[in-house]
Amino acid sequence: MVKEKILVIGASGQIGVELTLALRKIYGNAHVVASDLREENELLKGTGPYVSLDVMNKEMLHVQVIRQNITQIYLLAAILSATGEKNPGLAWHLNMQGLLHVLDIAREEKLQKVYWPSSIAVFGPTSPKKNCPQQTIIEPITVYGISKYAGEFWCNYFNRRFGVDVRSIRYPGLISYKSAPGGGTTDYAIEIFHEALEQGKYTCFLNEDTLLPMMYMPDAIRATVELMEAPRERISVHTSYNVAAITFSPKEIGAEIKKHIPGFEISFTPDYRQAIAESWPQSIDDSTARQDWGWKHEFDLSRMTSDMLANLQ
Ligand code: NAD
Ligand code: AKB
Repeated sequence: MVKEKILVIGASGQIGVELTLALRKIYGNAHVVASDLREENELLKGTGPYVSLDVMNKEMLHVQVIRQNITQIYLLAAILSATGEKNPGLAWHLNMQGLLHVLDIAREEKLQKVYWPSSIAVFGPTSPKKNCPQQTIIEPITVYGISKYAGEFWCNYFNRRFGVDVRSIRYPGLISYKSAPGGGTTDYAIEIFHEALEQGKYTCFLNEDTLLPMMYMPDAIRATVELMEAPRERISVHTSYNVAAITFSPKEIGAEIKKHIPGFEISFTPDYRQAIAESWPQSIDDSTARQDWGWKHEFDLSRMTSDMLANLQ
């Protein structure tokens, strides 16, 4: 049996830190190499190998894959929706070229598996707002969404054409307390906890009634691991799987936080991110993921809120 050796690219980011720690628990610390353009996250220090790596440098990436005997890559380096709108060219370049480098190397080195996340940002204003299906009209309006949708088809192409076992999830907005979010439209749902505890009040950059699909990080990590561990014949979607957990608005999460911090006040000053949020569905139909590899979320709004506050306190 091949002993897996995993390379996580973008390991110091919001998902990367927690995913690296989770993979190290499963495969052993020495078998999960964390890498990022920025310095090693504090929570990763001392838990396993770390290399400084720019996914845009294909040669260096290739050298690391060979030198470290890598069998799987988890590619998390990307520019997210809100930051992407500030520099569309850079977002397109990183999100596309980074993926193509990884897929090419996976093909050349016959890697066992690749993981690359997509996002609910692939959906646009013409997609159904409620229970948005796996396959539907998809016309994204952000550069981030366009890059994710194109990326999904590159994954499908490398799977069909070259047999690369690349798997993907369209994550909703992810909420976590261990590492900071990286510039998304759903980041308000993390900021709100920090501000509630530190200031007792929060000014939200989205309107009070903006409903968005969200998920607590422990569910997202479990979804990722479960998808990657599923037998290959169970995978019917080679673009990216819809997964869902919770839907709430800023007003609703504010009310939930108020149950724990009675004096908490929330106000609303929507900015350019409102239009992005309004272009996305409010809820997602993830029945294909549930059928194919048994996906099921655990955290609802109330359980997530209690857990976030307990951990941040
Ligand atoms: P993040 O911004 O927190 O982390 C990305 C990491 O990639 C950062 O640590 C950054 O330093 C690193 N990076 C950037 N450019 C790099 C380069 N050239 N080479 C190597 N590393 C580089 O992002 P995240 O929230 O952890 O997201 C990870 C992935 O999940 C992304 O593809 C994102 O689109 C996707 N996703 C995230 C969410 C979410 O809510 N966090 C939702 C949907 C999809
Ligand atoms: C963002 O808001 O950009 C991300 C995402 C949903 O992809 N959290």
